[in-house]
Amino acid sequence: MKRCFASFVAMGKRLMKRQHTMEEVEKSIEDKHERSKVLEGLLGYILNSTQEAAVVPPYVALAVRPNPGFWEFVKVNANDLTVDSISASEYLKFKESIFDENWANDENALEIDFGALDFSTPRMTISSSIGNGASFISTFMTSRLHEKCGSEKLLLEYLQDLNHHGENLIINTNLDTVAKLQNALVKAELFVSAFPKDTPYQNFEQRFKDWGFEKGWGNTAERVKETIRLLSEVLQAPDPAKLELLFSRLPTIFNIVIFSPHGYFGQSDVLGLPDTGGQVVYILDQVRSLEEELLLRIKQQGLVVKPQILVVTRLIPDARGTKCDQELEPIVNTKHSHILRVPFQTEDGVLRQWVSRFDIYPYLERFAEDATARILEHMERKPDLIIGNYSDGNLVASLMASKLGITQGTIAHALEKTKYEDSDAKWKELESKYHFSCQFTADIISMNATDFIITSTYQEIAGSKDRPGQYESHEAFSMPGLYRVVSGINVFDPKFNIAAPGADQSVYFPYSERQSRVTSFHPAIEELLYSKEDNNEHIGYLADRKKPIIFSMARLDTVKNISGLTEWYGKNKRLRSLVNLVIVAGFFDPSKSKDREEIAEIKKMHALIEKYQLKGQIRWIAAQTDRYRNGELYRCIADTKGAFVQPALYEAFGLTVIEAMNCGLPAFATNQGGPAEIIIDGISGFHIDPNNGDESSNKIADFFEKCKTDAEYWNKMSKAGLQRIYECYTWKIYANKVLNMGAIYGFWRQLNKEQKLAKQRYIHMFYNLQFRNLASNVPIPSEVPQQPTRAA
Ligand code: UDP
Ligand code: LCN
Repeated sequence: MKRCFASFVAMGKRLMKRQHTMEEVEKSIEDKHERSKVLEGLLGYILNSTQEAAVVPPYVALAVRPNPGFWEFVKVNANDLTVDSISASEYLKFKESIFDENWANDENALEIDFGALDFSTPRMTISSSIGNGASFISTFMTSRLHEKCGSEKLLLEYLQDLNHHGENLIINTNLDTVAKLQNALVKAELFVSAFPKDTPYQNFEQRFKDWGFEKGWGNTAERVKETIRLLSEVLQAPDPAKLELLFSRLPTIFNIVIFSPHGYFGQSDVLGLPDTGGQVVYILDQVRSLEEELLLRIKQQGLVVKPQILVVTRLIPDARGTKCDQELEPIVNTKHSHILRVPFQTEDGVLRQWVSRFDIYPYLERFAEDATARILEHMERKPDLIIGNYSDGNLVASLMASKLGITQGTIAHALEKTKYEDSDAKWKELESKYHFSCQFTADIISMNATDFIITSTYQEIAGSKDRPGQYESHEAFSMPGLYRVVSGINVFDPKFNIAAPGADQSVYFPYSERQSRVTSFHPAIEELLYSKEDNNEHIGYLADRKKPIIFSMARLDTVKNISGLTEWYGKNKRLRSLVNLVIVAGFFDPSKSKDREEIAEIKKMHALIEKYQLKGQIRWIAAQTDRYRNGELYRCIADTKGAFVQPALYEAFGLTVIEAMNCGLPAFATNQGGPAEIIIDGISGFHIDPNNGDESSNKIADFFEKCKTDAEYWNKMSKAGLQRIYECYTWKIYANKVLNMGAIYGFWRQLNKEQKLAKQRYIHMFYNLQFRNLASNVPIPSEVPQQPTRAA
């Protein structure tokens, strides 16, 4: 162990990652047997769980993560191997001193500590509970209602406040004590029990009114009775499951605002444009599912009310052929939902052009003000719930929610911090290109301001055994010269909830549903896949069309690793003999792209096709924007008994994986990120390791070989994929969960008012003293030429 630590410190100050420390250990103790013996000791245990080491000779400070969400910091003296426990702040100082000695030694360097304000927030304690916040909060609220004298009064007040456009719902102010309410509930339950189950509420509405009840209990006598019973039981002896059920029934949410300012946000011809990918697909599907669920709930509540959902984005006058210059656009396949576009204002007037999500920060405060005014005008009242998306949308949502006192939810889709190595410690060198100072400040503000956080997977919050989660990486970090976060967000905070998205099942349905297949697309798809000539839409051809197809579709970013898949295929003769490869991604002509990363990928693809002589076995199709046709394309690939492959180096969630599975196409997807959770390896699909191409391509080849000998194997995997989707990844499940969160956290806000207020004051100061200055340093496009990026 002394040899290991001597080698750590031999090169002077440096930051080492987990992989480096383990490599050094291997080099220092070559003998396997000896190494495993050394690693059995305490220091070995620590090293095995170490994520990062800050080497400042003679010390090596270690950030140790024995389990998801659990961190310990120690400092080891390399000379005598003494080990001391240190605080997060001390660890960060070690780390900072590698990058900026003066800052690390500054006793008055700014430390951000949100943990110090969480004096009364309950915390979960076990890793496996992370992401089940709503259930935990229901349990906690239940015990609060039980123990704390006067808490039922808060529930009463909450019920009294329920209204739609000023019209009381559930109860009115005549029921002004808990005892009166309980009495009235007993009378009402008895009364309503005498009616046939399906008697409409109107038949006994007047009698209910006389007792102090208003509409919203249910549409039929049976439903009304159930809701009354639930409330009676909760008041008598609270139980978390009943409390959750009660909140799912109460008429609490009718109007929702969803912010997604950046990118081109539209319904057609926008996918593939800079910053416009899965986030847009997700939000449009989310709106449809939320509206459907709201309409169902409103009907069951016995109300005649029109719900409204507004997606608020920026209006881009230079819309490049999209509808992003239209102020109001109804959302297709909804009854009452719209996209509302509000322009970015600068001192010189409206900003005409698109700006990258990295440069968006100077416009957000004004956008929040203008958008709030337009939303209130359009809705004619305050919304009941505000949901933000991505760093910019979450900040705007936080500003509006805190101004109007509304329940807020946030969605990150992908947090940028973990995507770029050491983006916090090296923020200064990356600042001019990415403005991470603004982004991470905005993220920390909205994570703390929001009432609840919606994530797609567990790993997004707390990662896996070996890899910290995206949110987890915001727990303690430092941007030397700016501030040190000693407690940013705690992944055990019950605000975290997992609600995975689905795929639109009217578009992505199984290949086997023959009667619903969109055969009108077949001639075009036949041309797209099999015609022999290259054109603007495709290059390469498939000489043997009897072979199954392995298919992938993604933006042509480095991280999506489409070129990686092409190389795996090129190298693996066995795989090439079994299947053809079809890729949908980007363009073929590098001069058409302005994005450096994409240009490099295009060139790499051409080089690989040449190097491995892939013509005749590969079809490379340009980015596709028609999702209906894409749905049929997945199914046509399934007709060939093929598979979908998602080879990304890292994928936050991965909508294409669930689209493919919805179409009955067996999926092979990266084990780095969301897909590792979507698929159970070997059961509902397969995991592949993007960092081990040979192993991955052989795994795919094995599957197709097995399919040759076992005719049922492909069907079995196809069905198992579908079953996984129906159990866990549908928009119906999602919408239910999110509306329940809106209701539960709405009440929790009230129970937790003082705590919330204290935190809001701290956030307000942080916003004013930090964020505003940082945002004002980001140049506006008229001053600096734009560098478009492609990502979402
Ligand atoms: N997509 C598309 N055409 C393309 C590439 C992708 O329509 O050429 C769609 C794809 O069907 C999916 C979304 O864009 O709905 C991509 O979402 P995903 O979560 O896979 O990745 P993201 O682009 O958000 O990183
Ligand atoms: C952003 C990503 O990078 C994808 O992994 C997600 O599927 C998409 O957003 C939708 O949440």
